[in-house]
Amino acid sequence: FFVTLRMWRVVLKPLVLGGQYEYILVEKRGENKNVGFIQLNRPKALNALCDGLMKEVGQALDAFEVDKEVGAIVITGSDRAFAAGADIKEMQNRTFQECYGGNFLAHWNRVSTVRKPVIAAVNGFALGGGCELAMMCDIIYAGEKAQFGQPEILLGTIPGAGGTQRLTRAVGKSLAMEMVLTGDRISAQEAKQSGLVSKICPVDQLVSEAVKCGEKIASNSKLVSAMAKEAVNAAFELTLAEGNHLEKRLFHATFATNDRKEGMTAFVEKRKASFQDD
Ligand code: CO8
Repeated sequence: FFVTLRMWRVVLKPLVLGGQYEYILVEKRGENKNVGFIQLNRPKALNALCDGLMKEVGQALDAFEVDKEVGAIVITGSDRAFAAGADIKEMQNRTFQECYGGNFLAHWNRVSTVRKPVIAAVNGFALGGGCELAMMCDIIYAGEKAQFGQPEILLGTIPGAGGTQRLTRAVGKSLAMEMVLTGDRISAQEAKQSGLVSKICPVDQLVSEAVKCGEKIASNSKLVSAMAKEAVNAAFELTLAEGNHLEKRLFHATFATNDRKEGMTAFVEKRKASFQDD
């Protein structure tokens, strides 16, 4: 039967990918379709992170987490805005009782608990919760015109999803303090210099570069990548001695996998390793 392109995009594709989303576009990218791709899609509000949007991001991440084909995930926005923060209009009339009692926005944390590697591809504004969302990811790539900031102070509040913690660990105390206390933004170049982002790309190449990075990651053992991610993340939680101990144990644990054997055997046999994720 006849399926139009529009019918495929609007009706069939979301169904095939397991869910209809209102605020995000979800698909699999890369030559082997092994990179989960989430695009924030609320252009009129500069991708302000309303509750519904963050819930959908959580659902998409849940789906990618159990998808055996997916080895890495890319989160991006539009050329103009990665995300301009939590939705101020949604927060405007909230009370303390509602926020504390309902554990307001607790589910945002899902992005930082995904076990598969997550890359943020940031074009345009990454402000407030948008900057925090990027920092919950494992790797940040920035487009040349990206701007990062924690402007909550200008709204009479403070960052609430890691902006005072992850930013400080990423860029150091002085710059983090300045950003959080003045609300001033930094450019992609400053973000690169300070260690917040690992790569700057031309605006129109950002997404494909991030997907390429995702493909590189996805071509390795997913099992061992999860161990590597766990070990690096431990550096933010543990003392050096504890972190080195955990790393050593995880390193030992790789010797229980077939992928470790395959990787070293492939090297010795001068061929490309074929990892089976076991
Ligand atoms: N929330 C809701 N709507 C927004 C937001 C936002 N964060 N940002 C932009 N918009 C809307 C605007 O209201 C406007 O809508 P409308 O046309 O209906 O008036 C539309 O997007 C376009 O915005 P502008 O007209 O303002 O566009 P400009 O190009 O003039 O300016 C800016 C772009 C500089 C990005 C500007 O929109 C801005 O300053 N936005 C707010 C940035 C901000 O303060 N972000 C921080 C929000 S607070 C936060 O994120 C706290 C996170 C806590 C998380 C806690 C989790 C547990």
